[in-house]
Amino acid sequence: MMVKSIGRTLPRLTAGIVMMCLSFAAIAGATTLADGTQISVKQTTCWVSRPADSGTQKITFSDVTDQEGITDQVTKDRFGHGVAWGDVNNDGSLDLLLGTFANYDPLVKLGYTSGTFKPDQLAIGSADGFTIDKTFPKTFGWTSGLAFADLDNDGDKDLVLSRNQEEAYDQTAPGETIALRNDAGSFEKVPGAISSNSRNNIGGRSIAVLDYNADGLLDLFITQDRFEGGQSSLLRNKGGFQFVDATASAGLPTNIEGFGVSAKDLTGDGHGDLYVVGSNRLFIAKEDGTFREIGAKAAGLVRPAPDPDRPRADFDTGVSVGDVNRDGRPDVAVAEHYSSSSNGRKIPAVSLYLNKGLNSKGNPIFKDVTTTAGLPSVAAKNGDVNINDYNNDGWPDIAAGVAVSRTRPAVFRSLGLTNGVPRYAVPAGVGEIKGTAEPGDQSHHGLPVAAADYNKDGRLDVFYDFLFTNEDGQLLLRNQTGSGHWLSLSLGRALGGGIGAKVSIYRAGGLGTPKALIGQREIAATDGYTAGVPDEAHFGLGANTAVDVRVKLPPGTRGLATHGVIDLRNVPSDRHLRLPNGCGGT
Ligand SMILES: [Ca+2]
Ligand SMILES: [Ca+2]
Ligand SMILES: [Ca+2]
Ligand SMILES: [Ca+2]
Repeated sequence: MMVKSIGRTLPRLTAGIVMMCLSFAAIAGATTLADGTQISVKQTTCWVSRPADSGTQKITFSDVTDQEGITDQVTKDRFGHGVAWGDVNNDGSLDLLLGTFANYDPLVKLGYTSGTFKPDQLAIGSADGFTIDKTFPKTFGWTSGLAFADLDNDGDKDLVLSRNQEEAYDQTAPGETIALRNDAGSFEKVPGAISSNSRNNIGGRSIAVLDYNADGLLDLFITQDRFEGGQSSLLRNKGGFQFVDATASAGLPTNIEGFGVSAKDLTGDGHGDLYVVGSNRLFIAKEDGTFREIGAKAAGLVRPAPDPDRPRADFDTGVSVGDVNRDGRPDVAVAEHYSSSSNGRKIPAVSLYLNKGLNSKGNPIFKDVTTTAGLPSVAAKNGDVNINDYNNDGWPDIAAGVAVSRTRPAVFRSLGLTNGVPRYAVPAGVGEIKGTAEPGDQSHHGLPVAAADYNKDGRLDVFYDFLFTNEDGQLLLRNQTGSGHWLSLSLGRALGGGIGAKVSIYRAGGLGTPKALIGQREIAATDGYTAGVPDEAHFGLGANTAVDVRVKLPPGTRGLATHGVIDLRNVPSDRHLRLPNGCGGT
């Protein structure tokens, strides 16, 4: 009863209701929420979908792009460099932001005019497919970073788009990061929301969303690559849809160059750490809202130096953090944008580093298990990576931007552990599709592989994007794999919205027992490279028909108690839960 009353009285987070939330959080730390009141499975279930009893054993996707409404008209003259998934109108169906490289100079030279390019487009999802929202503001740029997140705590997902800028081009599109406010499903660009740095309006490649100072307002980290100044920025949300540069005040250097970033917690203290790839720099959050840099190499995250012969093409871009071996510690996968097959470099498509825990200084230690895990060198462009269980067998697989055919991304299927290290099946065709990453090249080198279960059948689908349009590119791919049991979970506004929360799944009866752990994920707004993902945690459960669930809220969750924990026992599988009130609540 209490939970529901809070849900109704939270039209907007105000100081006046913080005390109410605090009292709620004190109760939520226990298994039951109130005297006789639990967050029940029934109350929180949004939808149920039994595992598909048909499908292939191999992880397989079917192309449903056109049939779901992403028509040739939508993708024509769109140069896809990233997409983001999120339910922008709170109708329970995921929507899709299709970013574009508008006014891309190499294409202007090929005859494109500023009037030809598509703007960024918002596709509204429903059970009948996607429809382009014609009221979405016309925004043009080289959109690389995309993230949906509720930045003003009103219950609607707002949108951040970061655009990069390159000195080598006579670029007319501005390098800038823009924020659009969502008011009941209607977006409006907020001028001046993002502050400037010495070079530009903080254009960038990738976005991480985190509440680094635990004040209940989501902050942003924008990576800026070496071609546009290399000044990645931490932007503090000061409320009122205004962001100020807090890079230096948070103890971060102002010379962090990078392409991709993860802001997930690597040390287990609940505070999001920053791992920036493209420069391989690692910043550990202290408890006071500042960061300390530790050597990524010393921590075991050893990356190849950029190729001096291809300085504009070879660099790490994708990073995904997830627990691949189910020991409760988040592991790290890194993808490289391009491997120069021409000069004999042998670089794995995806590097995998197992988190071995903390050393005596409290620093995480990683071990490179790429070779042992069976992840091959592919020598082809591979910008994106994500850790997700695509066949719901309980073992997280690894998807990568590298193409295995003209229409499919590589998914390395986990075969489970051998001597504590996951092994992966390599899909046929890896490395056979080559691309030069140059305009006019019609070969396939997709980025990103943005995962989401858009059709609510419990299997993670992907949008597989491509920069250069061709007849096969830019694909919505529906997962057709024979599936184990599954569970996914999201958090409503009354519990902070979810970003930064950690969800752990145990075999029923094993709550909190490491040996019973089936999976652990931190909810985030972005994953990999140029991919915005739903603010949900999705788990494959294998043969488990019921599980125990533990949710740890991040520090400072919107007026809720620090390190609040919510436990749910004996939850039947094959459903999406939204805590505390279900999908109809807040
Ligand atoms: Ca929607
Ligand atoms: Ca904050
Ligand atoms: Ca799997
Ligand atoms: Ca699906």
